[in-house]
Parts: sequence; structure tokens; C-alpha cells
Amino acid sequence: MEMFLSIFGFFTNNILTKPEFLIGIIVLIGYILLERPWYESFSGFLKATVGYMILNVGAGGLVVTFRPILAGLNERFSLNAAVIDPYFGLNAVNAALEGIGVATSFTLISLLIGFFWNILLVAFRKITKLRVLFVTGHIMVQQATTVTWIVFFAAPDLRNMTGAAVIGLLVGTYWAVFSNLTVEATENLTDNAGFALGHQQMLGVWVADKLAPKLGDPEKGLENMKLPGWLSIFNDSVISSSVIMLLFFGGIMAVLGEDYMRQIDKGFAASLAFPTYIISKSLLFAVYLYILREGVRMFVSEMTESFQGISEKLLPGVMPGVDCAATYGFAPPNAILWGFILGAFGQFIAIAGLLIFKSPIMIIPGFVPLFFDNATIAVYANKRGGIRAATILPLLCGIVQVLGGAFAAWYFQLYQYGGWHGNIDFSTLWVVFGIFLKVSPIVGAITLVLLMLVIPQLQYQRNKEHYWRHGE
Ligand code: ASC
Repeated sequence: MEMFLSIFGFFTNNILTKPEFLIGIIVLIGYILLERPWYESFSGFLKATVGYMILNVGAGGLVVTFRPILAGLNERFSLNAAVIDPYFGLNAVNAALEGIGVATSFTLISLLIGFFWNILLVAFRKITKLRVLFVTGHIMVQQATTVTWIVFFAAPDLRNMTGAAVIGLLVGTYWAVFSNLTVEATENLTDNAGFALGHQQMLGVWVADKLAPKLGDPEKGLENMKLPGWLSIFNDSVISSSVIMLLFFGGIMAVLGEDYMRQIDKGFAASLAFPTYIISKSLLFAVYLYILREGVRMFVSEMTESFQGISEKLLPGVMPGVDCAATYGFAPPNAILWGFILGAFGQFIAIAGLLIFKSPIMIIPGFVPLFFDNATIAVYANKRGGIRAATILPLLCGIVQVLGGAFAAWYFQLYQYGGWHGNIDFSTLWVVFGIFLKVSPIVGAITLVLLMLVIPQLQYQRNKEHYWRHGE
């Protein structure tokens, strides 16, 4: 048992939570199966791994730089609000688990069970009709953690290994089924690049992809939006993201004030003036977005090519579920910013609603759901319904993120620990799941898993001919 656990520990810490290696190894295997010379396979491994690491530098830089600024509003003004952001959600759950005297390692056990369950579901794809292996490790950690709390909160009797198995089955089925639900939309967006989403807005993307054509015209997309005269400088995404973020985050930093920023940011050199600090911090947005897109380009092109090997020879019809940022290379850059702005509008409208109706729960926007969910929804919405869909859907998503997040923070009692996961699937789908589980833990969990497993069957029935695009 000891050895088993240490092998699992090694696997979790070195491969599962390091998606760059998981992707790199998948690419390597793909090239070997395509019988490429060893040096080409090796360079494919390196380019995919480095590409993913570059993506991580961009995404991580955005998160680390801008998350504390939004969250700072809470602390600076003692708002006692819950921050809707998966990193705050993770801390809240760990604190809550400690609060009820339960080891936080349950979250990792559930994560492993979920991952292997996902593999099994895909291995039996002839029966399950599931085509995607979720490989985004840091997201799996966050989601397994939140679901651990949802189950342990709903069913105190399940605060044990049986509970960990229930959580693993629930979350693993969610990974397999909902990433599978994004296949068609992602293939359409990327012109069959061979991956699906393995992230936090998979239901959101499916809904957006279905609603977008009803809301607008794909011919009138953001890529065709050409601003006239001097405004044309904003057609360049470096300019538009710099200016927008200077206004948005610059404004917030100015409100937070120099003293507070010096307090929370140890990198704020004593010799640096506040205005210079604000400008350089805000411009980092454009820098990280640029880096992120370069990384995406590098690893996606390797993955697309090598995955033919896997889908032809090893696992016909299977594809990886990857970070939402992978889709940003397939959209005009202004779609990403557009989603962010409209999502922010939506969130502010909903927060104003909470204030006006004197909600006992107050919410502070979290950077991760605000940016990554809404940018992703806008990317898919724009593809199928142009600028109108890319305007309406992130706006609605922002509203639901706040209202659903407020309800979840209250219902699951994580409010007192300061945060809730906050991504759109966790402010909608998982709230409903949680209520279900509270009413009837074991029967509820079995029913939910079975209901989820029906979804790919329906997808298959509707689209038998093109379902297995890469063979089978
Ligand atoms: C998340 C999360 C991140 C980002 C990143 C986007 O949900 O936890 O760090 O989105 O995965 O590229």
C-alpha cells in the first residue's frame, strides 16, 4: 500500500499536475506511431512541452498579476465578500475541510480516481461514446477539490474512502462527458485541430455554441470589425488590450492606492513612482496575452500533427481535452478582449443587483472566471453568431457567474472561508448537482453519473455518421 501510494504520489506530482509533460508525452507517442525518425519525435516532444510551458507563462502571469488587484478590493475596503475564483475556492475548501477535521489529501485521492475513471470511460468508448481524455492537470486539481467539498458537505457519512470514490466517479464522469460535449464546437472553431476543451466552462461553451447562431450572424464577426480613422489603432490587439487594461486595472489600482499596492506587492520597488508602477503593471496584460498566444501556436501545431498517429493507430477517435487558452489561437484577438469586457459588464450589473437588493452575500469578481470563461465563450460565440452573439453571451455569463456564485458560496457555506470556485460550470451545473446530492447522496450520485452518461449516447444518435471524425 505504501509503495502504491508513493507511485501514485509520483505520478500525480510529476505528470498529472504537469500537463506540459502529459501533452509532450502524448505528442512523442503520436510521432513514434507515425514512424517519424527519433530526432523528429524528440523535437516534437520538446516543442509541445515548451509550447505548453509558454502558454502557462502567459496564463500564469495574467493570473498572478491581476488576481490580487481584483481581490484587493475586498481586503482594502473590508467588504467581507466572497471572491469567485478557483484559486480562492481551493483555499476556501482546504480551510473548510480542516474546519471539519477532514484530511485535505482526500481531494488528491478523488482526483486520481477521477482520472483513471476518465481513462476507463474512453477505453470503452465503443459503449460509452466518449472521445476525450481530460488532461488539464491544474484544473483537475481545482475541480476535484471543489467536488470533494460539495460531497462532504452534502453527506457527512461519506467523509471517508467511499466518499472519495463517489467524488472520483462524479468528477471523472464530468470530465469525460462535458469535454466530449465540446468536441463538435471545437472542431468547427479550429477546423479539426484534433482537441477538445478540458476546462471550466465546457457546459457554457456548449450552450454558447448552440445559442450563438440564433443570436447573430457569423459573417458579421469581430474579425471584420474595422474601426475607422484614429480608432483604427485599436484594431491592433496590443494597443487595445493595453488601453483597456490601463483604464480597467489602472483605475482599480488607483482606487486601492499606493500604500495598499506597496503592501501587497513586494515587487513594487521603493524607488518606483506609483504612476509608473500602474502603467507597467497594466501593460503586462498585453505582454502576457501575447506570450500565451505564441505558446498556443507552438504546442497546438505539434499536437495536431502528432495526434494523427494516436487517432490512426492507438486510440481511434480519441482526443485530448486541453486548456481553454488553446482556442485563443483560432479567434481574432479582439474576441478575447471583447469577452472580457462584456463579462465584466455582466458581473458589475449583477453585483449592483446584489447591492440594491441588499443581498447578505457580496461577491468580488475573480480574475480567472472573469477573463478565461468570458473570453472563451466570446471566441465560440463569435465563430457561430458573430459580434452580436459575442456580446450577448459573455454579458449573460458574467451575470450568471455572480448570481450563481453568490448562491453557491451561501449554499455550500464556503462564504465564511472567503471564496467560491466561480467558473461558469461551477456556478450553474455543479450547484444543481450539489443540491441533488444534499437531498440524496448515494442515490443522487448514482443518478447523476448515469444521467451524465446518457448525454454522449444522445450526441451519438444525432450524429452517427460524423461522430468518430478520426476513424473508428
Ligand atoms: C483557470 C485556471 C487557470 C487559468 C488557465 C487559463 O481556470 O485555474 O490558471 O484558467 O488555465 O489558461
